[in-house]
Amino acid sequence: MAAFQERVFSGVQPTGNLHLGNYLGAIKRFVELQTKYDCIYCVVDLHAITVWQDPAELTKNIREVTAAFIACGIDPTKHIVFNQSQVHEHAELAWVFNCVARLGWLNRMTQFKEKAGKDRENASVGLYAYPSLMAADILAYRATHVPVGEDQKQHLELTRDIAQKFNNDYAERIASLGFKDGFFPLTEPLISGPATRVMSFRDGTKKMSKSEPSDYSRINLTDDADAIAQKIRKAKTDPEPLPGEEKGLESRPEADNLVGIYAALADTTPAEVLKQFGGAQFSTFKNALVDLSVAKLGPIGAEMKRLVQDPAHIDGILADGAARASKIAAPVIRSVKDIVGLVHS
Ligand code: AQP
Repeated sequence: MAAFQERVFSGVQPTGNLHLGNYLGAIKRFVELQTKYDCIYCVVDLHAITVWQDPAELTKNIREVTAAFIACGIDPTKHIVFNQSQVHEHAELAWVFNCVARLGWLNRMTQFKEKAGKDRENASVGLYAYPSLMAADILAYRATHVPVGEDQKQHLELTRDIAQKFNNDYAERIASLGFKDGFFPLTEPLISGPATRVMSFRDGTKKMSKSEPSDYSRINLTDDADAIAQKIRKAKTDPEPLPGEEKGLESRPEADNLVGIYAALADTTPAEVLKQFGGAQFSTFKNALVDLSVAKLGPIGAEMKRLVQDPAHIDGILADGAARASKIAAPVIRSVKDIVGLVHS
């Protein structure tokens, strides 16, 4: 029998336009996992403010990510959908984890290096400590599984390191309080499928991302059919026709990316896609990809636009989710205080 109740947790930052990478690498997986697990999906607004956010835009983006969750098929009545800042246990546990994590561990985080860039001295302390907050997000629910894109793998390894160090540092205390297999689970990342790292349409070696200045580098979930078609048709490719087998995609990053996207949207594998399109020119393949993308993403974008028209409804979903999330996290934090030796009522 599993020592920890199986539970899924994941989050998305409200930092701008959600794109196809967020959808295929994360949100589409969130939807699929609902049939197998109890799931908690969070709009991680405290992570968003580790870099400057315009306050009005941030509010709008929190509601838009919530709308995306629901439009993609997450059921907030059967599972939990909320925004991080409404459940204070995340920030509380993050402080304890700041005292567990070592500077050397955080110094190795590539996301901080990429986001802080050359102007490291001017990056916020929050951006540096981001991975401890992410560990707290997950472990406040003692979540066992976390679906994420490939780019978050290193942060999840750090989450496991923090859990393990906490379990070791306080082992006697944890056992004396009756927890038999340590207090925190060693969370498993769920990173699989053909689109764990969707690449930019302008450069197949760079991740598709919200912060890339060119809108032509990504498909946004709110793009209409014309925009989707234009972006796919303009996507960078190479002059060769598509290969018949996956081996032929090696060292062809743009082709590999588009085939992976097609496979993920069609719920199939790159091998199957190449069986169908091997030998075809990109113009033919891109037409098929446009049709598939519009069919899959069009209804999501339309539903998101409908949902954001009613902010009170969305805020109600978030408040309800926060109350239910807090009920799970509060006893975990009380136990953490008992373990650490902090007096509480
Ligand atoms: N290109 C991607 N391919 C696959 N998965 C991706 N994810 C992000 N980009 C890709 C996954 O989406 C989830 C939510 O990501 P996030 O918004 O919390 O943070 P992020 O990874 O920083 O997103 P962006 O778009 O890349 O933003 P910027 O430009 O600010 O860096 C995560 O599970 C992530 O893995």
